[in-house]
Amino acid sequence: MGLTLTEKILRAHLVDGEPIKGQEIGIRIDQTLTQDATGTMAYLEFEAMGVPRVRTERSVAYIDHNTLQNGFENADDHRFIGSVAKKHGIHFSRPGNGICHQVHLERYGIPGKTLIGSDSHTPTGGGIGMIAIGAGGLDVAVAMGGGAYYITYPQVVKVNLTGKLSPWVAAKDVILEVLRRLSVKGGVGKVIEYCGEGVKTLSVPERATITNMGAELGATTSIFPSDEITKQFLEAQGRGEVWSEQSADPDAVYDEVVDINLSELVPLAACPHSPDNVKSCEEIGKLKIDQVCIGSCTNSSLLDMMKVAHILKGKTVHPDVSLSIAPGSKQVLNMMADMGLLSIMIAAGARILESACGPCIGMGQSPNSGGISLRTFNRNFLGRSGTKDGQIYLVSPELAAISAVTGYLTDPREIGEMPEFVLPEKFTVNDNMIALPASEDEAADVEILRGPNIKPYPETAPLEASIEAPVSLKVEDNITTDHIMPAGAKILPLRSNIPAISQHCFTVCDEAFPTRAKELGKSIIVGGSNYGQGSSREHAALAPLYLGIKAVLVKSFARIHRANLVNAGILPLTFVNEADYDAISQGDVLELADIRAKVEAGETQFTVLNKTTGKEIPVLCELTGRTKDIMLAGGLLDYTRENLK
Ligand code: MIC
Ligand code: SF4
Repeated sequence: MGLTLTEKILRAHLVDGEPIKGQEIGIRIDQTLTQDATGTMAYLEFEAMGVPRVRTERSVAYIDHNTLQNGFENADDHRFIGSVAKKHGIHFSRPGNGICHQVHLERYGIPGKTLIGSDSHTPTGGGIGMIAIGAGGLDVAVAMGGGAYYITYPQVVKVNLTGKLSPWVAAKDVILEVLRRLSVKGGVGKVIEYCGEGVKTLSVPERATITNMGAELGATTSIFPSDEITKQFLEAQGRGEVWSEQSADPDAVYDEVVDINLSELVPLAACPHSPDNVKSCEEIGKLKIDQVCIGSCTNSSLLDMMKVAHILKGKTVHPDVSLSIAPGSKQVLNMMADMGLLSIMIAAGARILESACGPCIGMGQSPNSGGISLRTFNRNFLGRSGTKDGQIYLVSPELAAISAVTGYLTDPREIGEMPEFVLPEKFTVNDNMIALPASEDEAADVEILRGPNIKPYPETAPLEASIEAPVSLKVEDNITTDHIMPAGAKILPLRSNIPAISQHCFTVCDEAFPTRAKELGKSIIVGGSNYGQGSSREHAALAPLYLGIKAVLVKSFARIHRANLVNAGILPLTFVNEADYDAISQGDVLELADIRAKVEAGETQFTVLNKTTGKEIPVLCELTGRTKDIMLAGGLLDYTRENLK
């Protein structure tokens, strides 16, 4: 029986476990990436492990999230990360060099290799045939130290692409269509593999848009084959030598098949406040808009910018609209300047931002009150833009650009004839904003620059014999990490300061939560399904840890967040009967009797007693050998320290 591409790469990297669907496996990691908002913590954890030099083939630290230096904090963090990188053998992509995923695709990604990154959109690398997975910072730190990365051996979904996109219909519409069909939880436990004749019609940047936003499906990752088009892209980047062909066997067997005829797709938009709330332009109608933002790791490639410039040429941004554009990398920005695209955009009235995440993570450009904003980004969760009642629609760059001119949500097919957009044969390669690490001999002399904002990892403790604690918060379905640990320009600078950032934990849902939880000393959170969807930020586990959360009991978890809870030593529990969610109220006291002994004995199902109502509630706590030991030790850091001894 033939193998899928996913299985081939995973099997070639298998270091622990059996390749059986649903079972945990450990894989060897060839490359890692971090960004600054998760990186400070990841490097503090890496330092705590005491490994002098990274043991991967390539590790890169990017500065792209916290680039608004409104106070000393972010600049201090950049210097800290830069110095750690220099000392420990890590390439350092300096602020201004671009968004981690865009730059990694351009300069570092290699088909057939494994990559984990402390950012949920790491699957962008799947656009060139890598198994690229988003993970918590601690998992990335362990991988930098040479440790395996653990995932559930996934089911593989084949997305069979046929046909060819019609003019002005974009790669963004492909992933929006997949989201419309599968939903934000449709990819949990799965890898999405793109196959079929239609693959050949998509360039690497288009493929990367699709794998990038596969994160919104909750999927482990998404992947395209590596073919002649991949080869051309890598050659144009001056990296042709790293190319290899990567594809599934012709007789590969998939767990599910989704057929998409590219020719039938139309321009789409994800409406507020979820990436799977997808509608066509026709269904939405003539919506008046206030803002347009073009950029983010989903849509900031040179190809995207070529299309945007073509649409803006000779036009003026509508008087009621603010248009901002953030090119994905220094390479993109530089080439835009050389090709004259930048001056077209400036002339049209676009506000050009630096090559960074920017508005995507609420670092500036928050819309006006109740403002309607079209963005080429990947997430439109409530409040993420920085404006609580902002209405964010996720769209293609083509749709965004034409709408910025007309002032309302416009079907880009109204533009008329579309020229052929051809990527240049050679990209401008200039890696002068990547600082190389010190040699092994010089590394000892490199001083780590630690600013006052950098506080240590919160205290952990081995799993207690029994837990009795009140429910400090009860929340509904689809809680995102932006609810648990909001981002934005005001809060992000506290990413390396857990005591300070904890004061913002869950404040989107309940302003009083941090104070209440801290006063209770220890407590439990109850939630609905797909709890923790969205980002990889381990702060969504570390802040609850600091606030004394001992367990989280929900209908179901999102993959990365569940792993982050385990890594932080917080028990992840799920209801056996989802209806029992209604049998617990905020304030009820729950008891998990003899929990340590039960976990130690490998029991995965036990009862939680609601001491307030007297009801016994069956719950699952599926911890396998390794995750069980992590939980008993009080988290991955303690476990790794013990195992490194
Ligand atoms: C995001 O898009 O939500 C982020 C900001 O890139 C996060 C990482 C973080 O919170 O630092 C992600 O996607 O993992
Ligand atoms: Fe940055 Fe936005 Fe991409 Fe996250 S989704 S890495 S914030 S551009």
